[in-house]
Amino acid sequence: MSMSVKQPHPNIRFVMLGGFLGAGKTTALLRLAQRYVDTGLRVGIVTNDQGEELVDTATFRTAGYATEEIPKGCFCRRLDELLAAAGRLQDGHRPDVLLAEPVGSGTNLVNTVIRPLKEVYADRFTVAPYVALLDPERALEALSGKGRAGFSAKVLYLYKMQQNEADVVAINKVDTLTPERLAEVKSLVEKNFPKAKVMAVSAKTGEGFDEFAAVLDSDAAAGVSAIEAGDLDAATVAEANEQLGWFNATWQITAPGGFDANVLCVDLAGAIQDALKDIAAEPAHVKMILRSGDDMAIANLLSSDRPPELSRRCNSAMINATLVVNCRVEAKSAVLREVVEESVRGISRTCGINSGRTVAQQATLVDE
Ligand SMILES: Nc1nc2c(ncn2[C@@H]2O[C@H](COP(=O)(O)OP(=O)(O)O)[C@@H](O)[C@H]2O)c(=O)[nH]1
Ligand SMILES: [Mg+2]
Repeated sequence: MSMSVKQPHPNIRFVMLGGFLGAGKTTALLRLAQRYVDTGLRVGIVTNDQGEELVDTATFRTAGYATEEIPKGCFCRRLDELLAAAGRLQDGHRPDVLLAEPVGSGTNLVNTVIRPLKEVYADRFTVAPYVALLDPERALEALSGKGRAGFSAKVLYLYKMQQNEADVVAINKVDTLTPERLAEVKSLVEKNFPKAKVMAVSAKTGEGFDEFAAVLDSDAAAGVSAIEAGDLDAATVAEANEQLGWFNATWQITAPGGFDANVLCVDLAGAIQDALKDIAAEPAHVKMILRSGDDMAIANLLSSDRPPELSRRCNSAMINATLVVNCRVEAKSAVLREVVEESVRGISRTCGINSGRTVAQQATLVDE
């Protein structure tokens, strides 16, 4: 290959955190990025999702990180774009570490990203062990066989293949678990994914994170557990991806008297959750950001039976704001669109948040 070609850039550390929608990749990458910055390293980030107008990109950029976005589908089919994005970051920002977040439905990433970077582009990258993060409640449902059957068998297949190829499976959100519950998740994970090193962390509180970061920075081999040729049922993965419909949209919200974006975000997530329940459609990840200047509120909905969470709280009332919604739900995209648009309309009518004012007619669809 191009091994003898002059190196345009110094070698860069490539750290990719995978895992299902809502596992905590963005949260963990923000914490990891901060750690690198604290030790004097420069960080670049590449995000990846369905559609465009990505909430994660906005999250990383507003946190101050040089971020490139690879929209419209998985890294696993876009290695050239990933390489180009890395090159742009290197030209503009000279990062020492490149952090990558693949779309949460991504699988077969070891064969399509980790191994090529390691084997073909070793002059440009040294590749960290590949981690799949995992949400413990989701894992219990998906792996115990006795949980609520939220997703189809095909989506559950995709879910299992995601952890199956990881060097490290990190059980995230340990801050939410009792020791007994953690032991239960751990034994399920070890049983289902015997090749992986299993760790427990909280991207939110930092618990277990020193050890986690040490593994990422170690020279442990990356991509050891790649899915063997013939072991991946590509048709099922493709169907699972189709079953997980998506809808992204942006609105400009205004209310002359001001409104509480924290309340609006959570109410909107709740309205979408209720509407999805009515049609028995299981959310994988519905995320929304309401931003006005540097101030923003972010809400996340991860399941039909867990309340939406305000993962970032804004500081003051907003008068003008941009609302970006990214949804991935086991439902047809057209249905999802209807649900979200109707929920935004509904919330605009009912959210007389500050001094009884409503954001009603001011909510207009700008782009999607
Ligand atoms: N309690 C708790 N919540 C977390 C943790 N990590 C992420 N979350 C929440 O899980 C949701 C999804 O996180 P996000 O990082 O967007 O997941 P991603 O889809 O994998 O990027 C958000 O509401 C986060 O606040 C954690 O360690 N503990
Ligand atoms: Mg994310």
